Amino acid sequence: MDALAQIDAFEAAALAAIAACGDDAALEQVRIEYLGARSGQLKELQAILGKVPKEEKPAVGKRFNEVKTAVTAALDAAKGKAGGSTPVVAAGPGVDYTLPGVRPALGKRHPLMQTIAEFKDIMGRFGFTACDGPEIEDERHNFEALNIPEVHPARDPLDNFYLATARHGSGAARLMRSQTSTVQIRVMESSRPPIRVVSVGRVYRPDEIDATHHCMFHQMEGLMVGTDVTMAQLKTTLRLFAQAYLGADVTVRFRPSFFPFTEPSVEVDMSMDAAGTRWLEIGGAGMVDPNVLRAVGYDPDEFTGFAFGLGVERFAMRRYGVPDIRLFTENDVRFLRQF
Ligand code: FA5
Repeated sequence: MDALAQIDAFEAAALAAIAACGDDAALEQVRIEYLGARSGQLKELQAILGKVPKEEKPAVGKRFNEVKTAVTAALDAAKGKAGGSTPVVAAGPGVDYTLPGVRPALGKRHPLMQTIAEFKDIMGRFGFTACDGPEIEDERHNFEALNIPEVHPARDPLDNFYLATARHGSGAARLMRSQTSTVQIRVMESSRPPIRVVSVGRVYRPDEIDATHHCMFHQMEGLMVGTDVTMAQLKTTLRLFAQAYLGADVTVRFRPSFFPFTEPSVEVDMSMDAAGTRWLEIGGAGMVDPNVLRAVGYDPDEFTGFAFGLGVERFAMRRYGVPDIRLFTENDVRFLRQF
């Protein structure tokens, strides 16, 4: 038998042996017998290669390599199919591995987080940069620098969440901030005009909880300080913001009011129906009081500013027709999955 015929015979025998195997152990035996490095049949075949006449060597060498590759590939393919002698998963009756899997339920961002992202986006388009402040505050930032003196009723312990550490230990009193106006002070303390920022975050008040009040809610604070900032700009900013978020049909009205840190001050309402018979308060606003500017080292003769603080939940309630503020924090998925 010439060399090529012997190679063909090797291939046929090896492939037949592979086909006859029932499991991986048998395949391993076949591999040793045919391809084994020490005494496999392939090794014997290789010895013949050395003896073929020179002119036949390229053709025989090529065929040898083809067959070696084909047998190795057939062995590898058969291994996957034959399976190990101990299957990893016992395929019992009633399990169909070809069926599609169960899709995991994807979560969603909380409606208030969606609202906050949209608030920042709208105000970003008006040129306001978003910034943050701490939720645990000292009295300077929550009251004093905001022109709220020690005797002011807004500082009453019954109207604020003071931290117990302040009562028992030494050091300055701390409280959960009752308004985001604290961030106005922090921003002005650390930068110079022109300033155009918003800060959205949680605030805490021991208010009686009802459909429009909670003890923990969110506010968006806005602050603009410069050499020529006016009340007209404040009103336009608030109107444009409300219409960008709620649609052109919302009416915003301003009522004269009082805040220690703004002068003049207004309370801001939005219309709750087309006829303008129902209104809901959405925030407070005004021109930054000269005393506040002085408290952060600004000259009130050089700079003016406006500030506002809006209730985030109330905007979201009107936009989505949510009748009760408590729904936002009850974690009922039937409510949450609608957003
Ligand atoms: C303030 O908190 C002022 N810091 C706002 C301000 C900022 C005035 C800058 C001037 C300059 P007020 O307490 O009114 O103001 O609260 C502002 C808004 O927060 C309210 O209009 C309302 O929309 C919302 N809000 C107040 N209390 C609650 C509450 N318990 N639950 C839900 N939202 C509330």
